[in-house]
Amino acid sequence: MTRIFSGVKPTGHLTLGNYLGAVRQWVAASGEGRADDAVYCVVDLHALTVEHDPARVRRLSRQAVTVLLAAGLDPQRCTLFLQSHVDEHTRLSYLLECTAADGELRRMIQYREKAAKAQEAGDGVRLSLLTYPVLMAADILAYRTDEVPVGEDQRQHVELTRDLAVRFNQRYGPTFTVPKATHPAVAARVMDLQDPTSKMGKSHDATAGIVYLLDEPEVVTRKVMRAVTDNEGGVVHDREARPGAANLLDILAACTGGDPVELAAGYSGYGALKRDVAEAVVEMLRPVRERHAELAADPGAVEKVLRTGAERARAIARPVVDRAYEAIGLLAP
Ligand code: AQP
Repeated sequence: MTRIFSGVKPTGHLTLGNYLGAVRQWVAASGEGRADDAVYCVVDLHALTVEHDPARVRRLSRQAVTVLLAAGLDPQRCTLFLQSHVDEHTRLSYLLECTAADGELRRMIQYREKAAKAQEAGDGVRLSLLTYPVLMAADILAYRTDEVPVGEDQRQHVELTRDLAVRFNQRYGPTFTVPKATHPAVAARVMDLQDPTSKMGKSHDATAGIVYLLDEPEVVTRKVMRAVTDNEGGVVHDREARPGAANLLDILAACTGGDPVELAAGYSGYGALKRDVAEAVVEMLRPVRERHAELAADPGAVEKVLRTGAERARAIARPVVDRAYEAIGLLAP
């Protein structure tokens, strides 16, 4: 059995980046096997590491679960739950804080970027922003995870998770499975359509370059048609020199199953490319929007998925975390 674990933060509405970079892989991986082989989590505690509005986090958490179900996660074939419903995550996080070094957390790129942003905005930097990758390591290690399907932006955090698992195992005896990150072959890092040198991130303030999974078709089309490209002739896939074009080609390749470099050869200008990208994205997202509308009308069903998911998750995580408590030197109660 290969156990898969991954999560999404309720810090905004889910985006095309989340879908192509992560969620689509989650759906594919949970098609076969038992429900506890594929464990997916809306990591709501991680949404508290930056300025947040409590009512919005609650709303976005429920919405994220609904969108994941609409995107094709089948609760009979995977375990889907909210991080805050399973105490084992925070229990284990403390043990891993006792395993991690301050310096290795301060080196994390996301911490440096987000801490700088918080300071610029005059907000304090929350301690949880620094320790966030340790809680993420706990999320993963509590399930003896083999594979973590994530976008490229999470590579460094999964590396840290591996380091912590190896260190803990060496010091205190074999306790954790050492996981590895898996990334999609294309679109592992979908870029913002207005700023193609930045990741498309759901918490970003400027929304014109972000395609949300629930955007209406005409909104998707408008955003894609207004995507920033360049004034060079022809269409070439070159991430360094022509990031806007490369991003559109990657998105098209991810939607249609083609190769982005080969696709470039079929276009002489950006108008036709953008039209094809818009159409492919609209068609890919149509069933997600439709299923979401049905599911949103039945909030009781979502609550039930979350209850069952948390029970299943606890049953997997509790013995792993209890074993870690004992291994590190704590007496069983
Ligand atoms: N643009 C992206 N391209 C490919 N994969 C992406 N992911 C996120 N953005 C892209 C992957 O989606 C999963 C969940 O992401 P997340 O909730 O951790 O991060 P986010 O959507 O980027 O939200 P934020 O709040 O805007 O986050 P950050 O902290 O990154 O600024 C992950 O597997 C992620 O790789």
